[in-house]
Amino acid sequence: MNEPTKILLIYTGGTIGMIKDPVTNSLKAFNFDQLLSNIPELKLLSHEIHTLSFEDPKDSSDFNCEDYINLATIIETNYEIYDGFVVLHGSDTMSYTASAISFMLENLTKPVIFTGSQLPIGDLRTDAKENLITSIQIAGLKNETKSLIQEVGLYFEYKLYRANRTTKINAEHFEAFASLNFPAMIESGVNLNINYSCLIHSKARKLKVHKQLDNNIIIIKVFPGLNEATFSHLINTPNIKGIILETFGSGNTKTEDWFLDTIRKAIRKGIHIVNITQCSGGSVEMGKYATSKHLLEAGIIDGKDMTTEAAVGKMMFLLPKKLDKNVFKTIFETSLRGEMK
Ligand code: ASN
Repeated sequence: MNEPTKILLIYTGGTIGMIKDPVTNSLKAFNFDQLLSNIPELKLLSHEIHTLSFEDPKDSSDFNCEDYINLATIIETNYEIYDGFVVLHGSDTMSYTASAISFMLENLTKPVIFTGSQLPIGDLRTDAKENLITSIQIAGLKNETKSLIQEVGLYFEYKLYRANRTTKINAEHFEAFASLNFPAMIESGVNLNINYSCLIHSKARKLKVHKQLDNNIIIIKVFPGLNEATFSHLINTPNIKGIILETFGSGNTKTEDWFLDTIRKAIRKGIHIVNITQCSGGSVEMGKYATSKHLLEAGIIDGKDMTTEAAVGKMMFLLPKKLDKNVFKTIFETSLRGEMK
């Protein structure tokens, strides 16, 4: 008889496991065992499900690099034992964590599916049950003997996305995430409709976990009134090594001398600056307009169609590798985990 598929469910916090504090009326994390008792349906799945909780589950707004490393270590420690992993995580920063984890886990051949919910699992109208149950089913999907999903995914409201392509777009709707530059890999209806052409097929190699991250980075969103003093202050923030510059449209910015000089000086100082569009969909195309050609000439990194969340994760992951400026740029402009075209 075939061995049952083994899934590790990792609880990190988030609304899915929260309950209203009767005194303050705010949502706060509650005990993981209580969470499981709210989903008797889990017992109906044929998979063998084991659970593990962060010692101190929290709202994802409180997540930091140590939490990413903790999560990656849990996956590494249990990698050989389980066929797949489901990570319960707050939705607010789920795309940031899942993107960072996608870079930290190299040669992944098993699914790591992030999910959560907009309403707590104990709420009558909760979206948590469907999200959780389908995520576990997806984590257990096989293609012959191998896992069907061999990457970090994010499942929410009937869709499985490549995690490092997602962004949280709605604080109210159950459909809280979007992946505008890459199609859903699975759509859940009466059947699970699998978009085979979008899946990553990894070569069987040993998992390598990168546990060094550098958060000396900053996101700067340009806006029409941005002035020299503010821009220069932000770019010259002490210890900053990487900047995610969120630009207009297909990667455009103002062309005034002070703006370009500030960027050129920072690049000369060794700061890595990447151009990411502030539009939710589409791509940076440096050189398409005169208003982006100067950035190309200044040596700014082309973020192409990457999300801000993926660019943040990639920057934190690449900075500790102490790469030469040009090598850093080339690697940043190359898709490592399917995060860009
Ligand atoms: N604040 C919550 C969190 O990200 C939101 C949620 O999970 N829906 O942890």
